[in-house]
Amino acid sequence: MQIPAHPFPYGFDLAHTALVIIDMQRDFIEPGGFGETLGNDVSLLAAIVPACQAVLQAWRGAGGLVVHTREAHRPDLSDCPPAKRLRGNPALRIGDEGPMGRILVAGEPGNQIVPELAPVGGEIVIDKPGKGAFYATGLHEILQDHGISHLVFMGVTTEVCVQTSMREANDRGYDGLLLEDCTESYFPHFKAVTVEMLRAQGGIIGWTAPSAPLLAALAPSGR
Ligand code: TIU
Repeated sequence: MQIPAHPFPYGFDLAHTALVIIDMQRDFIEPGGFGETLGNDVSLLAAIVPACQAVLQAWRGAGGLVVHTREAHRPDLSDCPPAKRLRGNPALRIGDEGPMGRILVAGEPGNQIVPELAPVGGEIVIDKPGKGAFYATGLHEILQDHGISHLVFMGVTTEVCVQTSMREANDRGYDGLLLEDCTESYFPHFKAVTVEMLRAQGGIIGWTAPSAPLLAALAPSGR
């Protein structure tokens, strides 16, 4: 398959490509979670859920591999460095009890993926202690086991966990595509410049494209 993208068309073989959905969790998307504790307006992020859902459904329909990530710490916070915990909102830190349970802690209600994008049987779910999906996770090995060379990214936030994950993926040899309307930031100008910088310099980190051409390619008539 080949779809129009920036800085040039993105070619991929579905059998060797995974859809990677970064941190579409209640902690970032709903009021009362980690994102809001940092002083952000979370309503901006909720707006991309329908676009992500359309791609996820099409990807599932085409039989592609799906990976979901969650930014999640162990309940004892042994994987949360003080350098991370001590920044942010002093009144409500990672591990503190918030309106949706303990902030950014695995298993808590706020740490779950939003219901519209919830993983289904067989899909890979990666809990990650950092911003990048590869740091301190088994993701690279899992993708290698599945023969994956190409990654299509969606999720939040564009300049934090999505960008970090795309950079980690690029350094590990993957060809990454970011779906522009399926990612969002609490700061719209950060999203805009991130999209620009990822694909600058001939695709220094990867490609970006709207989801529409991908949806067309995944439709049974496009395959
Ligand atoms: N704060 C912010 O923009 N993002 C994060 O803390 N994590 C993710 O991007 N998932």
